[in-house]
Amino acid sequence: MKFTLLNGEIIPRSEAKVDVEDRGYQFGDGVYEVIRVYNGKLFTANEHLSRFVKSADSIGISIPYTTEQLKETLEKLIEKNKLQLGTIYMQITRGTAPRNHAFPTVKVTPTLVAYTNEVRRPEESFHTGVKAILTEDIRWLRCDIKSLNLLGNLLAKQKAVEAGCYEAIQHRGQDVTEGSSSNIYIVKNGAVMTHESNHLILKGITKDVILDVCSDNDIPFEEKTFSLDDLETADEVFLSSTTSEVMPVIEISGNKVNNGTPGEVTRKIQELFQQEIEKQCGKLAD
Ligand code: DCS
Repeated sequence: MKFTLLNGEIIPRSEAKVDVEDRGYQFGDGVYEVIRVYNGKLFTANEHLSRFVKSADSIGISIPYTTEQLKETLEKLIEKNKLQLGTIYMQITRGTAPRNHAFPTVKVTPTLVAYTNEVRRPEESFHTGVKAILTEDIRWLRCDIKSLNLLGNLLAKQKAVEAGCYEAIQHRGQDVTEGSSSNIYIVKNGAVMTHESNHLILKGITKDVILDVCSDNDIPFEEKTFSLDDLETADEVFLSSTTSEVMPVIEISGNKVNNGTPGEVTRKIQELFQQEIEKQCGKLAD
């Protein structure tokens, strides 16, 4: 039996029910996080939990637990579900109230939900790389908030899937922003470049780890907006996310990147990223 966290209690999944007037269900009025679990241990938990609090704060939801309490509860959930390799999904909504766009005037308790998923590391794709398409970024202007409202992201991802691709690389006009559920990087003359962390993208936790390993290993790294032309002429392209880690992109809209193979700098960063996981969570299985 699998267990779910609902408002501070860990209960059987089949008993975890949320009201139809929950504002998350009606408006997507809430925020979420996805945290990786390796060897039964949370990876970059503090970073994810502080982003969770920041996202919630920015839409006026105050989380009725400290990040330390949240972390302990998530660890209990991992233990209950005997999760070794996977993810924790967690979300908080403003709570249940009669449907009205304006926030409830009476005090409502936010609804906090978390559950575990068994998710492998996409190891084969780490070696082969993945294909992507390009699509105009039609999302709102606060993509830094990890909001439950993901329609723009879903439409982009669906377009990629229908084209037989792994990810959709979004752009606002000439400027490349990010993937539908990942950050996007180019490598040119050995230097890595990715969109600066502002309101147009989600500040990836994986991106922060990549930034750190690059600076520790003298790999030039710049957070700066790059264009579709830069993408087209890049030596290497890769994407990053909690579930995809560091993933080479070897084809974009039918055009091969680096002759259709993962590049040298990308492979180096994959290796350094794996070392970082192992530092926090112990050795990974081959
Ligand atoms: N950009 C977007 C739009 C994302 O949805 C994600 C992660 C990222 C960037 C990368 O952020 P992290 O490195 O912190 O994961 N999306 C999560 C999701 O919805 N599923 O898995 C990861």
